[in-house]
Amino acid sequence: MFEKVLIANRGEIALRIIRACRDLGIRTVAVHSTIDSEAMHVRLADESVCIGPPAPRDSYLSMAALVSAASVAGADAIHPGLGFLAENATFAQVVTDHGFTFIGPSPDHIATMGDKIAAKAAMVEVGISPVPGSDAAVESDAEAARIAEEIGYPVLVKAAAGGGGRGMQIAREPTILAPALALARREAAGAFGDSRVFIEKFIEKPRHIEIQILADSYGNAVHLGERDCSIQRRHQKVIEESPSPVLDDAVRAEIGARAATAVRQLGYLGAGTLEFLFDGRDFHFIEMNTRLQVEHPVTEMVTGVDLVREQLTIAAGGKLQFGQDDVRFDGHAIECRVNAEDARTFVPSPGRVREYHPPGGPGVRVDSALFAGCMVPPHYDSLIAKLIVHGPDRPTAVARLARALDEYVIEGIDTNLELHRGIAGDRDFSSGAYDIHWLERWMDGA
Ligand code: MV4
Repeated sequence: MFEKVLIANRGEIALRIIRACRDLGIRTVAVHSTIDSEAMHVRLADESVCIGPPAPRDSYLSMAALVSAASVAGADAIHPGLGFLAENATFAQVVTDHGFTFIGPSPDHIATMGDKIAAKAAMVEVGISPVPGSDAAVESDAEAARIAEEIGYPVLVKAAAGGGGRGMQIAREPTILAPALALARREAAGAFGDSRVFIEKFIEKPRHIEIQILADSYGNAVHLGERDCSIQRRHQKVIEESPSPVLDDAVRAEIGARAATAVRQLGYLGAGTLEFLFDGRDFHFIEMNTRLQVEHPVTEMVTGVDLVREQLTIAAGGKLQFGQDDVRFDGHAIECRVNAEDARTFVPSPGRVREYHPPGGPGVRVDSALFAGCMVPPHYDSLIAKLIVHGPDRPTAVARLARALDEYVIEGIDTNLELHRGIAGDRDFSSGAYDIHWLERWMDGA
């Protein structure tokens, strides 16, 4: 096992990784920008290195600063956390080239999954069905029209380098296709420096269901069930839960086994997530995330598996200590993303936290780097806390969610706690009857 791990991140995810390291007896090195010198991840780590000014590109995104910090501190490995450089294939390569272990998959797997066309092609090879559409970059309007006719309208034009909903254009009829293609190309070139686009059948009212997998370097792979992430606004997930209210044990076992087999055949290493659109009957693969995800705690709560511990063990060359038959799914977990933002405009609301009282009691977990008096800087993601509840069944989990949200006190900055209280008390949410468009419709009506 590693002796010392550098955590190339901040906030709640840095804490999460520090905690897993501490459980394993691994010493930790925090890195921080000048504005984060008093932050909780710096306080909880064994040592810390200042890596630059507040702007992410000069600190948390600076490969040179991070690798230098790892050298100075004498770390053996670097955990990228999520966001920042977590899915940057170059960073994974640079880390390895400097003699450190990158805690994550190979640069090749990161690069393949970062290219949405290559990702779909790779998944088809290992038996995963993608959304119907083009199997390569679309080169001309005529080719696009031919494919769209074949799969049927409406279609979506997506950027190969996109993901997470950036650079998508919908075409509901043939006359709109060429302009949609041109717009998507232009946006993709501007945003990613890569104008390649592809076409998919537009799935009207799907749920976003993703499968968590773990794979070691000995050819073992397991799935840890699904997370339903359909409650989102503008491609930002707001609430995630496991299990999905719409899957039964047989369907879970089937799609899970397919996902585990796929990553085993790909030679994938570590933790990963296969994202699907579920139309009530079929799973359509859209993307794979090659990192630990914000919503990983809901999987941890229902399976009892510590995903960060497994990432560390696998990266250190260890074997998965359990097989698929050992994975038990116990009860129901729900996560709320608590953001520092204006309740009406969703504009980030940084500032000083005056009062802080997190909820507790049976079935409640809070992953957060907040404390009374702390500063929420304006330079980073507005996620400040994750409230995760667990119960023996979904109604109990929903009740505990409402109870925990009522207890939660964060003063001094604006948060979306009130939005979460509204959702937790809603009948559609309680019944589990929602799709990826539900929250935006619900907020329009509220
Ligand atoms: C889709 C889709 C419908 N049909 N692809 C948005 C984020 C990116 N991961 C893919 N996205 C979508 N792709 C096809 N063929 C609808 C969405 C989508 C969506 C997906 C997951 C969660 C929330 C979403 C919100 C709007 C659109």
